[in-house]
Amino acid sequence: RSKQGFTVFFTGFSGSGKSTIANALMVKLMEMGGRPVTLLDGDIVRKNLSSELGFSKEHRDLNIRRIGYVASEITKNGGIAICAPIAPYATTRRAVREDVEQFGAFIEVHVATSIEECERRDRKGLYKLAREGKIKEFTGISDPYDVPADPELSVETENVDVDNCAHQVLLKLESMGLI
Ligand code: GGZ
Repeated sequence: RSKQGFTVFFTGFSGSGKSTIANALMVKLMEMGGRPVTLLDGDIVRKNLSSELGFSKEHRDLNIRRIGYVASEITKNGGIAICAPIAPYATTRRAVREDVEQFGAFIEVHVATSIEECERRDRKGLYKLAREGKIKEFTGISDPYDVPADPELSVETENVDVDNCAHQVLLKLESMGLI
């Protein structure tokens, strides 16, 4: 019997390293073969699935619930969904967990890079714009982020490289009997 589907749900600030780790994890899982792997990255989802949405609480919640719905369908059909939005609200993450857990496992991974480090890196120049007030409601600067209280895994990217972070996720999946 083939193994059940599951969803790996990354959460963390803009520039925390979610996308990079998610991509590295996707490559590793694809190399293992077996189940199809689908990446639902924050900016890709916003371009293709949530293009009409902004960054109010209502719109962020809608965005996350859509991602959760797609992930739950993938999980139901025995696939692997990897999600990488900011997902700042704990109650919304909880709702997605409940959607997915009807059908398979949900692994919340907090990419715990500090806001100071994300702002210092400022890879896309967005933090500077947020500080100047040119982007409003920017997570961690002028908008809230609920730190995950009980994630399956927390990784940090200040002293640990991407490959190592992705490997930690694989070890967690192994220990849960999912791969
Ligand atoms: C946070 C914003 C904002 C505001 C634009 N707040 O580094 P990025 O650019 O590519 O990732 C961020 C992305 C966040 O979209 P998500 O769908 O992941 O957010 S949520 O889960 O809250 O729905 C950032 C960019 O969009 N961005 N404005 N105000 N991030």
